[in-house]
Amino acid sequence: MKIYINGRFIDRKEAKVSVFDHGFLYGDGAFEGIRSYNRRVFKLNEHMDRLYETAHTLMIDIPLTKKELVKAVVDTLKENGLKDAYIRVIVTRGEGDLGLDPRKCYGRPNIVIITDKITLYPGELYNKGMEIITVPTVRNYPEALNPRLKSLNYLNNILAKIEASNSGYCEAIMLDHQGFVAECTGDNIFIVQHGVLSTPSQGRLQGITRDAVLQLAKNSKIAAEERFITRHEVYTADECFLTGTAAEIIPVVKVDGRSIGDGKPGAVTLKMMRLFRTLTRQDGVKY
Ligand code: PXG
Repeated sequence: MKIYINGRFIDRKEAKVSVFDHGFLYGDGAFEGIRSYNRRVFKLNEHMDRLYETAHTLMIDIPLTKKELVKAVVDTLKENGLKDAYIRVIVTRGEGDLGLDPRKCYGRPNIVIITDKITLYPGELYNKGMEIITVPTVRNYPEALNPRLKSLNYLNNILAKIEASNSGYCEAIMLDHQGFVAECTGDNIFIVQHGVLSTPSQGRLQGITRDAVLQLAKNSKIAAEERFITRHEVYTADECFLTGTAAEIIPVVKVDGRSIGDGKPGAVTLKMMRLFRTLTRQDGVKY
């Protein structure tokens, strides 16, 4: 496996960054998780836009244009001969001293691209649906660390993930600081009630799979809304599913011990899964 580091392909064993890198010291950087399907990188430009937006707010000046970074992603996939892949693009502030001050980072930002294969959840969960819980850790308050930033600081999500796995679950709902449903630790959430899709409008990452689902719903004349959602509405929904690059679309059939609908993946969920699968095979940057 070859890893892209700042324009060079390095063997996995030799692929290293400095311990003085502020990404390592402070989680000071941005990342994207992207997938390719049959030699097409799904929503690559949308992922690039989000990466550059995160970097802009963090005031990290990515030393490549979006076009150059797109080429680097594609080159890394070709170098590794991958047809279907999970792609991790990481940009850190670069090397500095042991202080927080970003102005003391002397190096340029480090850019790393790792391409690999992953399946997030066991295949049977896509047929049966998964059971999740709500965890005590609240999603970051937007004016402290906005959940829309896909930064290298993922401790908020990791704490929630620990709570989920301590209780025997692989994914969990996180509420926002007001108690509304925000998202899951690494996925966005949707509910379906009377044929209408709803997803939280606030307190969450602007997921690219989420946006693709909203677009697919629009194209198929399925009503969809972004709004405040309470746990009660999740418990009493007809259907529930999660979206994410790694997870794709996965049905949820139980939340905090309450069965959702009839306790099986619902018709709208299955339809969205089919539409999404078709889209991933048609759309995307070819290589
Ligand atoms: N919310 C959060 C907090 C995420 O991290 C999503 C939603 C889904 O967004 P996209 O754009 O992928 O549809 C994510 C992204 C993992 C893992 O190991 C998951 C993500 C990122 C990195 C690792 O579960 N999900």
